[in-house]
Amino acid sequence: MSSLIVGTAGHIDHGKSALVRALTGTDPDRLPEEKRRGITIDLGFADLELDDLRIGFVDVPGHERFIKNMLAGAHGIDLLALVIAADEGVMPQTREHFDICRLLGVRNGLVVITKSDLVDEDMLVLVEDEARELVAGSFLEGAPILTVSSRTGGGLDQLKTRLGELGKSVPPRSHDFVTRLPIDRAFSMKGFGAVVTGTLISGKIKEGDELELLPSQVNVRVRGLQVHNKSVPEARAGQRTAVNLAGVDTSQIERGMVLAAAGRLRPTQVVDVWIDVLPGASRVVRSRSRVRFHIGAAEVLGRVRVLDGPSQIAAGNGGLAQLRLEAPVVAVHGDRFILRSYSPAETIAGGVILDPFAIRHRARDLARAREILRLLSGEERAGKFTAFVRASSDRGSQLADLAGATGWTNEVLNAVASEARKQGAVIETGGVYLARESFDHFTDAVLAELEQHHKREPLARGMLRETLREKVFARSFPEVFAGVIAKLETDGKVVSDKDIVRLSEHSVGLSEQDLALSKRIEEIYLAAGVEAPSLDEAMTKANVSAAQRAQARKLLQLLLEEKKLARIQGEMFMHSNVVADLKTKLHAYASQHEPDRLIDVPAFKELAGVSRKYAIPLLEYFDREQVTRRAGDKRLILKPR
Ligand SMILES: Nc1nc2c(ncn2[C@@H]2O[C@H](COP(=O)(O)OP(=O)(O)O)[C@@H](O)[C@H]2O)c(=O)[nH]1
Ligand SMILES: [Mg+2]
Repeated sequence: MSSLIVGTAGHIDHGKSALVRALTGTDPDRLPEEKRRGITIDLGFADLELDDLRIGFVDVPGHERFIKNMLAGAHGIDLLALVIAADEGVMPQTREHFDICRLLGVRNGLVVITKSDLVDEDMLVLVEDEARELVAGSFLEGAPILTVSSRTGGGLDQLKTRLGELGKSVPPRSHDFVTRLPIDRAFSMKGFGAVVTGTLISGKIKEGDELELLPSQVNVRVRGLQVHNKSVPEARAGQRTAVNLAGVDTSQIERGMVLAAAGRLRPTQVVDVWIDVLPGASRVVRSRSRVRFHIGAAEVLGRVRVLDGPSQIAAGNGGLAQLRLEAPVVAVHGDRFILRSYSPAETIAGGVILDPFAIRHRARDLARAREILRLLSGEERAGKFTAFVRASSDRGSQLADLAGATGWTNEVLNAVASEARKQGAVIETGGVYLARESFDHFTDAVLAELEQHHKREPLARGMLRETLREKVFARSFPEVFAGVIAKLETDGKVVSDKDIVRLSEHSVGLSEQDLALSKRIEEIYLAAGVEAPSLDEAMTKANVSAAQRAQARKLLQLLLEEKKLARIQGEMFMHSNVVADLKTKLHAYASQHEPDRLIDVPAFKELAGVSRKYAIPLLEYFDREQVTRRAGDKRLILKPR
């Protein structure tokens, strides 16, 4: 059995609700106030089974004051029944509802001329002509126009037959999107708790499913499901669905919220969009104007910023814009929406979400932003994927970001990601996707940064990894840094050694003068043996002038890095040969004192030929180097590893 959502649309009192009742036997006007006043205020629902087709009717109010309610129902329909009363013909809300359905991207439907019992044949012909004129050039051009009377029942059978035929030609809903149900009603049922209803626009819902309420991000569990007033184990995309939820109180739910697959979608308040302004709109869409933004079953206020050319989009034109909303909504790429003016509330435009997680574009970034939005307006999914990755700039995107932006299932995401990689415009590193342009920018930036560093610090081996990361990759996922360095290493351009990164061609460059000074310093320490000079003494001996002092320290640092000198303690250095000698002596001493291998301070002083001033720092140095280990007031000489 296939399912289909049919939405009514049309001016007030044109017989929409009467038509739904005549077709289904159910009065869609369910509220006491609706019954008393004889008008539809809120959405109404009714079902009809035709052979193997199950139709869910969404009946909307025609009164202009209730357009907001109409919009909450119009977003999810497969097929439009545009209702025109034969005795009145096309009226303002006939046009407005029809405009809305067009802007929402409804693709199928028919025209139903009601109240045929009230007029003669000539009048019917006139109304049909009027209807044809109205729909010319739209998705309803050439669609069936049927004449009925809900009072006499005339034409209803033909209408059912036509609905059945059209139902077969409506393409099934795509399986490419995760579960999403915009909520149009929430109420509590005694003994059951919270129940929400809506059109399941994508995915499936099963009993026991863990879902998420958005934008509040509350986790809920599905206790039970109803489709067409019957309990079912599973609801599918395209069905009017009632869901009994556990884990939430009805007071936390309202129309406009979305029930969605857990952890996939995210709320947003800034969206980049394409806007089409109605040809007959009474006003233009202008930057900074306040608008009513309708998406799914939600309405929030927001402000427009036109991103294309002059700061307005005129009636009949389209353009790129950014909307900053006053409350969070759920939106994914490709979602349609309606814009109404703030006051008086009139439908002025509609559009499609391009980037649901937009950033504020600075004036100098506008050209690039527009280029990315044009890519997002395309058809091809790998191109869209690339565009989203480019929009994330230097930060990079994870698949979870793209899942939130597109609503795609993992299967689609993975397939599209690998296609995008194959096309070469995106690079993946450790699960983070980066535009090739950003990746190239990073490799250039790293090389430039290292080059500068080497120039500044010719005597340093390289740059601290962490410093480089903070300087160049502050706004990126850590994986981006790792990926860029790895690539540069593979290409032989940089060498990374523990904490230090350097250009591969970099070697510590010493001038003749530096070399000579470095040699002098080394020789002084070698000659001093265990009687290590203080730093000052060493500098004086090496004839280092006050002006050379800083450079001499760097050379000393280099001698330490090259392991020609060893830092015994603070500023006490010894030549490595001297230290190695002592180590040999210690090991020889140990083998003469097997099995305990112990040496005390006096014995060490004698062995090394040093005073206490050097003995203690030396022993502590050997402890750190794991040559010896403290054992009470003695030292255990460890076996060489
Ligand atoms: N004579 C006649 N009256 C109708 C027909 N359909 C609806 N009506 C009447 O028109 C009025 C408005 O109908 P309703 O279905 O509430 O209009 P809606 O506002 O479009 O939902 C009611 O009084 C209906 O009884 C019809 O086919 N023939
Ligand atoms: Mg009605």
